[in-house]
Amino acid sequence: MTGKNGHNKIDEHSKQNNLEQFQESADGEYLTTNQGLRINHTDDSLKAGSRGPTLMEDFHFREKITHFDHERIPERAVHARGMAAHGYFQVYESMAEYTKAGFLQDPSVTTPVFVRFSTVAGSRGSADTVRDVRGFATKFYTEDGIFDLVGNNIPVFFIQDAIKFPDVIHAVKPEPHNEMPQAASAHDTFWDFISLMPEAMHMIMWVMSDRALPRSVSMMEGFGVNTFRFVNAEGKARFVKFHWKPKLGVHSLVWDEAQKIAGKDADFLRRDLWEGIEMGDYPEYEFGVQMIEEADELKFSFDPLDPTKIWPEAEVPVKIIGKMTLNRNPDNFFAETEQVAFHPGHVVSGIDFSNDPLLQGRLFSYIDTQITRIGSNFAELPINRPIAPVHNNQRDGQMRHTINKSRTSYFPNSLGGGCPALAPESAGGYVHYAERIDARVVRERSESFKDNFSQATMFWNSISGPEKEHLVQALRFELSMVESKEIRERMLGLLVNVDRHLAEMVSEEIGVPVPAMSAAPSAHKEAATKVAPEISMEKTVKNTIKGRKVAILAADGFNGKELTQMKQALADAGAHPKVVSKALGVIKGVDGVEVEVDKTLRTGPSIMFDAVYIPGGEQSIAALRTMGDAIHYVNEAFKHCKPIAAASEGVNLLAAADIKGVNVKGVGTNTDYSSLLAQGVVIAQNGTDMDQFAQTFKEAIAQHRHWNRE
Ligand code: HDE
Repeated sequence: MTGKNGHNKIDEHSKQNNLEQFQESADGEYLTTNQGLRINHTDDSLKAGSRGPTLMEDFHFREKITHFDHERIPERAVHARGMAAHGYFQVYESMAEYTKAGFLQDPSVTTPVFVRFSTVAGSRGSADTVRDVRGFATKFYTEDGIFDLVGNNIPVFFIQDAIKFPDVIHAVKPEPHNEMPQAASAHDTFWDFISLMPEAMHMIMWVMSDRALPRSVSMMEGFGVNTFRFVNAEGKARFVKFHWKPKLGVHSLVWDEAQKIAGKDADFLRRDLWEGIEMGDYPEYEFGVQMIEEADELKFSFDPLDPTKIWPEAEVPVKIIGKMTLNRNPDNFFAETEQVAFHPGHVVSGIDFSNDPLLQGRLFSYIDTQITRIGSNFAELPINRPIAPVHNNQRDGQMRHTINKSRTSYFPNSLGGGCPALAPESAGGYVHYAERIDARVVRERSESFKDNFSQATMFWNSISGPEKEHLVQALRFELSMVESKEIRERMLGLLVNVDRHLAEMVSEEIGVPVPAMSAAPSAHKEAATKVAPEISMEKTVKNTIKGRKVAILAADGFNGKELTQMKQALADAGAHPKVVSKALGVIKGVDGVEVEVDKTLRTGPSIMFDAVYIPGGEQSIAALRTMGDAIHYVNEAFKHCKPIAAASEGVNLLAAADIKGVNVKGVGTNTDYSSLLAQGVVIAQNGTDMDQFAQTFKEAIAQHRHWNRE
């Protein structure tokens, strides 16, 4: 045996080429059957006469159709709608002090990863931008086997014990009698369940917040949610929670916009990820860990094993330990994104479990799901194969790929020379953490899990004014879709325990009064008086416009210099400016500049962009002013709080769209636009320095949205 873990050392080359041996390309090849027979005609079935019946002996027809009949595999019961990308992970410095996990030791080692992002409730064909938790599942192909970090973009969960999982999912899925609504929680069965499950209240705050409407998967955090253990070479263990922090910060869509996008481009987030990678905008996330010493397990106001609680960063800081970059799109959606099979129980030496009762249930559930969905040999599929060699005595089953040459398939054996042999710990053999357990068998919930409201209140206290407003609007929307008055009443009965003012605001639109608090104030632990700044999205990264999409509205007669200069400035900063006009083709500027139109007003509506720029040019603006679609464009972008810039005559389109504060017609020189600027509307008048103008617009885009307009 060779190599540190008793297997051949895996070189960089074989790591990169893990999937290559399975790739097929038809370039320059003949069409064949699955048996390799060349086909010379595939457009007509074999018939008795050109108008006669099809013959049974047409093996090509039967093979093609029967294969098609079996093309679908069961979609995931949850997280059916997904998108994925390949990439790599690198640790910043050795984590040997905390864990012996091989891929966390050496900053020069790159570990290939495959990440699948998903929504939870919708079926495989549902829209990307619905209000939902997002899955964030990472497969690390480490030299010591697969490590799956199967997380979400929200750090807590609805329930505390896995036995409730079928209930929460049945409640949120389309109702069983009419299978409505698709991919939405705004219906009676979901809120019926939630109104009877006070432990869900912290999670409800997160899913009703803007976190549930990510602008891009490259702009959302990831959380392992469950508590795991790090174990070092000395056998010392610590509790650990995992975090992904996006380099672009955490940014969201507006609910009205998200709903419209769902209709106009159901693939919005999938497309954003795909195109981003094709253009070289590689999503990047820093990897962080929070650790709690075993001895401190009972020292916090929350139970570290309770998956409905966060560990506030002020009490347990996040240590940033590495970075993941996603730089390659899959070659085939089905073979990779659909067939990838995650399991929180896929761990490597140095990572172990805690008694978090949600995690414990997950450790059973995922492998069971993969067997139903794919089959017992799911681990042999190219996307699921570890780069570390696999040797064991498991055999046979449907779709077995491996051709085991050994005569022995049992252990111990002498005929096979005792192989495959047991690996001692020193050779990487996995040894479970020897936790001491001395307990009675009970079916009960720990008292330390019974604080349902403190962190929900902390959430409310931690978010900014606009975030509060959005959360109230979301609850009003969802609960006013609920037909049962009783359920609405029960929900207010829970919300009032989180915060009376919150409940009062929600009550205004849902037709039921706020009841008295049911939980005694003493039931609120100290967290209820605390603020955890990391909960708010307000102070997230706002210093980059990388990957942002900007629409440039123009028609014939635009000011060429104003268009091209801004376009260049935006592209130089990593944004993607696109020219939008009435029709595709070339438009001409007054100064002879010609530009190709990228999208029409209808195929590239404002909801597809992060910002809008309107260069001047008398004729261009006069034409746009006659187009209802152009006026609606500006109005809608303004309503969704997006940054808008207008140069010279471009101001007149803002005036035509009735943007408050724009009352001049024509090009001013010293009109005071500072109140508009404070709302992210940037205007260049005669004499404005154009470099400064572009700079100000870029800063407004980096802010993402200008909520003060609301
Ligand atoms: Fe999952 N979950 N889950 N889940 N989950 C699945 O596995 C389950 C939970 C998460 O892109 C299923 O392969 C139980 C928490 C993601 O392929 C299934 C419980 C978190 C994905 C399953 C939970 C997650 C899944 C369905 C309660 C965040 C998609 C298909 C104890 C930490 C992975 C599949 C992908 C998928 C069970 C709760 C994340 C049925 C029983 C908490 C990201 O096995």
